[in-house]
Amino acid sequence: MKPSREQYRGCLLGLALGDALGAPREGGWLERRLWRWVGTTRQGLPRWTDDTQMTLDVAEVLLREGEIHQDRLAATFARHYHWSRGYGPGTARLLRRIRRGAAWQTARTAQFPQGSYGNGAAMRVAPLALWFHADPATLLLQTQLAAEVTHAHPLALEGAEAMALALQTALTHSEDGPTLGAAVWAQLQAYCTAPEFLSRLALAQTWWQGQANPPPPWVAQHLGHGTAAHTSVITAIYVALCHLEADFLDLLAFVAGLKGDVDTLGAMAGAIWGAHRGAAGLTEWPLERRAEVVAIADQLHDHAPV
Ligand code: F2R
Ligand code: MG
Ligand code: MG
Ligand code: MG
Repeated sequence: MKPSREQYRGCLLGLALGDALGAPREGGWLERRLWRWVGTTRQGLPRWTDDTQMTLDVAEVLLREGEIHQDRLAATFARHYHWSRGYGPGTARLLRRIRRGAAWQTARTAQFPQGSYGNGAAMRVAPLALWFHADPATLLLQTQLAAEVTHAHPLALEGAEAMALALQTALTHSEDGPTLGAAVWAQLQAYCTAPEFLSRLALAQTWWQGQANPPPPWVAQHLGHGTAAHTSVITAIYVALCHLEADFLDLLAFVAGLKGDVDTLGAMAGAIWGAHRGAAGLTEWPLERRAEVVAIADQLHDHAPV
């Protein structure tokens, strides 16, 4: 069954709100001071970061091309890059190089010779899951194409694929939280191969099944809260699955308690929460360019291949 318009809106709004509301709580003294300066619009609305910007970039290419064209995606990322959105250092350097005329294929290993394993590919997969929700095999292929433009490391690709699968399941399983959670864990156990993911998956699944409910610092310590794909993707999925039946505010509070890469943990967990719950619980929160995010969600809903 095709996910509802409300689920499309919920997925992108949950992502953008998790990002924009998580960003002020991220980092040390210096980062928080900087974000106080650039973190709100002139109208006083919470401003999103690279997570949402790159998500909207992926959506733009899908709506224009119907699938991922890597050169066009690289050009779109580079065109919309702005330092004030807090891009990861490797991605920022790559996008500045592309703007100066470099090819993404060579520039993407300038910072990390083996490629980046940052979570920047995983944080932006939501439009792919919305677009290819009916065809998981194509979703995985297109996720890989979209990730490769900036992230050449296998851990970054696996993180993006795991997020895409979790989102696809959240969109297409209309069951209650526990049934959906069980489906997500089973799917990830079958798909993931890297020990960095498998060990965290096993622990998260054990906690979830036993309803252990460890506090955020414990979750951060054992599953991770960093900017690497393997120290954030399973964490975000776990947090989302634990909060499927809770208010969005409870999810945000838990993510803030994780510390570390709060905006991206919020974006990834928020996207899953919204994909399952829809936009109804997200209406009260202020957000930069909210109407634009909703319009893009609606276009993805209306034009996605069935
Ligand atoms: N970068 C930020 N925020 C910085 C503050 C982090 C936070 N305060 C904390 O405490 O953790 N935000 C944005 O960056 C992340 C997405 O990053 P992306 O696009 O993957 O960039 P990059 O630079 O390629 O990778 C991120 C970091 O991962 C480590 N890393 C990646 N590949 C590596 C490799 N091959 N070898 C060694 N380290 C590698 C580096 O530390 C990179 O800086 C999101 O959080 C987004 O919000
Ligand atoms: Mg960010
Ligand atoms: Mg960050
Ligand atoms: Mg981040």
